[in-house]
Amino acid sequence: MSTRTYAGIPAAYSSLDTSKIVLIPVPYDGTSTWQKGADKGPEAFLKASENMELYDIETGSEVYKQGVYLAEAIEEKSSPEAVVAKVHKTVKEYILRNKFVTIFGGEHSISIGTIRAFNECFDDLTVLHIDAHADLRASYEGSKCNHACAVYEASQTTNLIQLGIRSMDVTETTVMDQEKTWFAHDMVSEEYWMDSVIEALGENVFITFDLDAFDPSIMPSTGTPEPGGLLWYETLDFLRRVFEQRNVVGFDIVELCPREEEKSSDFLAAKLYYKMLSYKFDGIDSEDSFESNFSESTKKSLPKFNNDIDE
Ligand SMILES: [Mn+2]
Repeated sequence: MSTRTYAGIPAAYSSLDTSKIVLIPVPYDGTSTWQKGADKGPEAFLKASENMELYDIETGSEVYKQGVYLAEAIEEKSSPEAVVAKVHKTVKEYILRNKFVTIFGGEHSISIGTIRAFNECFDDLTVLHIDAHADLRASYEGSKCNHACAVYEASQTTNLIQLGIRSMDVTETTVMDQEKTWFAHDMVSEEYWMDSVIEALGENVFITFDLDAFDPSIMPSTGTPEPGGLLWYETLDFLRRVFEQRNVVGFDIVELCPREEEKSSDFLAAKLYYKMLSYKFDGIDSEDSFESNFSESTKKSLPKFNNDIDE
């Protein structure tokens, strides 16, 4: 057992039993096609988090006091399929322990596993996919678990809403639901895109956030930077509204590809993660208990999950 805690928070706020939040690092980069290095993302994110102020000015809160358990990193690397299977199993176990489960990647293919776990545990799941890329290929380079396929399964099994998209292959146009897609160029010209996106979301929302959705001017350290992306305050404004108006059941953040000479991207990722937690628990007393509200049918079929977790 390591004694490292998320953001260096006191041990009293970091035990599995008392924490409402679980953070699972997934340092995997097996299928990325251009710049490698997303496997270094979780470590850079954790380091930046350790150097971040833990009081959030906007919400006037210290969300770490809700408890953040830093889970053992998922080190499976044998194949993309094995990684997805391991992520799926691990995420589901923590959801069933009634935790607010968050995942930091790693490349985007890991989200196939996270989304599958959330979709099995929550009714009528909406997946809010924030990304420069459509990621809708059914398979790529011989695998259904390639990063280019990150939300294909979600497009078939959930209410998939896509946001910030500005790069795709023509074959993906046959899979994409235009009614549920907000391209980056639309978001520049439409004044009320936030309202219309939120209207399209069901009650239970899982957010999968690829950091390349951001403009490369503020997030250069990612595997495939694309011009014309989201900026910081509009992103926070949107996310705050989503957390206020819907039941966000969990989220993942992926594709930080850190570089030695450029630390601001690591820090942006750390702040984004902490902001999302701050919005989720805004107005909730740290003494209050947490109910993840996973579905009744999931509860009925519960395995003896409390014994299943490797610690
Ligand atoms: Mn992407």
